[in-house]
Amino acid sequence: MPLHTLEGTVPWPADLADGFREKGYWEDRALGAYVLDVADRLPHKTAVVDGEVRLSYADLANRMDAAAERLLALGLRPDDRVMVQLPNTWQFVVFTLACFRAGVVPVMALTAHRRHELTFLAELSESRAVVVPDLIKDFDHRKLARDVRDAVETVDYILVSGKAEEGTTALDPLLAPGGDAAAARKRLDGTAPAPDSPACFLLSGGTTGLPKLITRTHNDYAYNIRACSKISALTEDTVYLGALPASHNFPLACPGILGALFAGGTAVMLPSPEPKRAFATMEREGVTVATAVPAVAQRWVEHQQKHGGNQTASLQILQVGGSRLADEIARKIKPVLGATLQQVFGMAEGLINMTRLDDPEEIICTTQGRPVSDADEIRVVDELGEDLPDGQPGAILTRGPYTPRGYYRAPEANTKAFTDDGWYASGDIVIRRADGNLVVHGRDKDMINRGGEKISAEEIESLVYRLDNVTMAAAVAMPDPMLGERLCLYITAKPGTTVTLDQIRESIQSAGVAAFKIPERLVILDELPTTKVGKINKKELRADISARLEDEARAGQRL
Ligand code: OOB
Repeated sequence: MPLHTLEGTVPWPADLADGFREKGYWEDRALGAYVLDVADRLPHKTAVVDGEVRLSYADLANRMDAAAERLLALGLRPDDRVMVQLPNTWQFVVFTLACFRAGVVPVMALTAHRRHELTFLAELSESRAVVVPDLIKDFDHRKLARDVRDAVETVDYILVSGKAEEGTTALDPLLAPGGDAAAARKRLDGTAPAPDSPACFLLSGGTTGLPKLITRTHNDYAYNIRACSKISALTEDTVYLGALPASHNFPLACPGILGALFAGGTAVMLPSPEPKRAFATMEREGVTVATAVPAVAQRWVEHQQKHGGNQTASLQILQVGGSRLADEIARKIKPVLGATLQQVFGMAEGLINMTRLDDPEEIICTTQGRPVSDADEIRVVDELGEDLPDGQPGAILTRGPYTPRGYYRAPEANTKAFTDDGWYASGDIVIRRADGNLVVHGRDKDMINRGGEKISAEEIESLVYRLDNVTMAAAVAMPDPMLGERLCLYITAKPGTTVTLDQIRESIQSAGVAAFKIPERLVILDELPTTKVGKINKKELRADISARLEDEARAGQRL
């Protein structure tokens, strides 16, 4: 077996790892092996659909292995990291699987990310390649990739899906079928990555500055997928719609695209969850399972109510998670869309909770479910770290066979987010009911959850401080009927000066930051409220913006 460096990662203690193996949670197989199993069993079945492109399992397996060998021939080595910024396409699937086979480790960036995020992540992971599409809408990702290559010394290659330019490598030919599939498979089986080595890096929601990297190993991620797949009852008959950004843990592996492929089902890739196209795709492909964030679920419900028809007739399960689903919307899913709702409260750091498909309606519509694995441990604690009885809100702590013990190369963040004995504190405040189901009650992390996309308040504040006239800045969540939350910025300005929202937006944009993080409202105060210990009092600011919105709504009604 080739050597894989675990430098910078925080592995599970050896005795626990042994236990996970003994109990069958960890199967000691690399992720690619699960897809090859299906290819042997069901070679002619459709694995991936992307518009007019349909790949059978035999085709997928052949392309995955051929691509893995071409990546190695290009000069990438096992354990090298590659920054992947691809939309939901068949290329995303084949490339990701090829990485798993070759032992090359994809860093799962979002297509929304820009220079600021990508440069940071490429540097942290020492990425050797950046993988991008040519254009999305009018935005040129090749140019972005060049900026990252210019800024980050380790980046040797740019791979482009679509129209490649000089100095870059065309991705699509790399993903073409190979000549002798059996021979390639045998060679790659011989150099398969160690099951305890990193399979991919996911991005944390991030509360401290830029996102952190979460190392997911082949063993733990395979179990994540299998455990979720069991609870969502995926089978060969599953047709899964991947319409949320595929590099998010939820659509990727909970059970998601990879779950559909492990189960012998079909993964349908769609670049956006926009209702018209999503509904047409559901109808055309006979989609049985789909994943949405609450904002998307709400749009789908509204679309159906407005247009009627039977386009969602095949949809059996709609998974909703990423941010809190309002009970009122939860109650509409079944009657309007005809699908069973499955609430999912999960995190890229591991722990996944789900309501069960046969739970009573009250549980499905008002709770965020319970852990998918018997081996998931959960504690609900007060500020002093003391366990609380069921029914009382407290901070959630978790450990388990697919919840890593620390972020990658982040010792300082790890001392905050992980206890000495390996409990991860997600920063969510939950209530555990007597029946074991969790209700997400709030959070004590400084983050804005904009329709499932997480924004670190600290990251935005530090960008705002670059403006000369800003003396104090606080990014806070303001309630929004559609997205749940949006980013509102409170500032104080230097005496005699002022700052506009447009100036702030321009400044942040020119720093090369993802558009979803840009402040949507500005409030300028003479002074920001502080707590007893002198920190900015965000609780008060959140109350302030809620009150302002309510006043405006009332004023609007009077007009
Ligand atoms: C998912 O993963 P991340 O890593 O983008 O964000 C995790 C955080 C959680 O700590 C929590 O604050 C929030 O997102 N969250 C929810 C939620 N699901 C996630 N808050 C309330 N209700 C829910 N149902 O968001 C994620 C990963 C895998 C599966 C599902 C979601």
